[in-house]
Amino acid sequence: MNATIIPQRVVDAVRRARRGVVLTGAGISAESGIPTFRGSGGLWRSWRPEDLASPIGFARDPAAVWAWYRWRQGLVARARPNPGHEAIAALGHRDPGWQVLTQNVDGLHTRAGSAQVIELHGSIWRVSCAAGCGRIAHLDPGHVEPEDAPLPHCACGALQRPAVVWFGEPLDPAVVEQAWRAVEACDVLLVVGTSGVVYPVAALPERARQRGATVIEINIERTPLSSHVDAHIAAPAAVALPALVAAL
Ligand code: BJW
Ligand code: ZN
Repeated sequence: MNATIIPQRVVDAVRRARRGVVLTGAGISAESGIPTFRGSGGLWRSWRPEDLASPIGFARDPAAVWAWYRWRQGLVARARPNPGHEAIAALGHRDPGWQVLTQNVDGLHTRAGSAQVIELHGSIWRVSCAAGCGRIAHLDPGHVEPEDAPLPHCACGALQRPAVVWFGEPLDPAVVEQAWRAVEACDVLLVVGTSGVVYPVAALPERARQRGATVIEINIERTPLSSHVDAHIAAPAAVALPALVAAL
C-alpha cells in the first residue's frame, strides 16, 4: 500500500493544520506486538477487566494484578516503536504544533521521538502508593520483575500499585484539562487505533468536531466514532500513518 490509500482531502487538511492533535489507543501499538484490549486477540478475551483493571480487583487479589502488569511490562520492554509511532513523531518534528494524546501506558510514543506526550491513562513504568500517600516511583524497563516476585511496597508500608487509571477511577484532572484544551484548539484530530468506547477520552473526538476540527479516524475496523468523523481510513496505523506523512 502507498500514499494512494489516503484521500487527498485528508492530506490537504493535515497539510493546512495549524494545530493538530493525534489521539491514540491500543491499536497503534498492535504492530509492535502489544495486544489490544478488545476485539480478536484482545486482552479482555482472556481476562476480565474488573479483575485486573479496577481498584476492587486489586484489593481482592493484588498478586494477580501485579503478575499481569509485570507480564505486560516484559512485552513492552521487548517491543519497539513501529512505523505508526515513528510517523506521528515525524509529524511533530515537521511542525511542533502537533500534540500527542494517548490512552496507552506503554511509552512507545516517547521512545519513537514524540515530545510532550500526554498519557491519559498513566504509565506502566510508574508505581504509586495503593493507600494514597502520594509517593510515586519510577520503574526501570531494563529490570522488569518476574511475575511472581514479592509485591512491591511504598515507603509508608502500604502496597504499591501500577500508576495507571483503572475503571471507576478519575483521570488526573490536570491531564484531562490539557487534553480538552488541545482538542478544543485543534483544526485536525487524528484518532488512531482506539475503539472509542472508554470515557472520558471517547468524548474528545465529538468535542473537536463541535469546535469545527476535521476529525480523521485510522482504524482497521469501524467503531462507534466512525459515522461521526470526516474520514475513516480502514488500514493498519503502521501503514496509513507513514503513507499520510509521505504524502504531505
Ligand atoms: C487497530 C490496529 C492497527 C487494532 N491499526 N487500528 C457507562 C457509560 C459511559 C461510561 C461508563 C459507563 N460505565 C462505566 C463508565 C466509565 C468507564 C467507561 O468508559 N467504561 C466503558 C467501557 C463503558 N470509564 C472509567 O471508569 C474511567 N474513569 C471515569 O470515568 O472516572 C469517573 C470518575 C470521576 C470521579 C470519581 C471517580 C470516577 C477510567 C477508564 C480507565 C481505562 N483503563 C484502561 C486500563 C488501564 C491502563 C492499562 O493497564 O493499560 O485503559 S481499560 C483499557 O481501555 C485501557 C485503554 O487505554 C482503554 C481504551 O482502549 P483502546 O485503546 O481504545 O483499545 P481497544 O482494544 O479497545 O481498541 C483497539 C482499537 O484498535 C480497535 O478499534 C481495533 O480495531 C484497532 N486496531 N489493530 C489501527 N494495526
Ligand atoms: Zn505510601
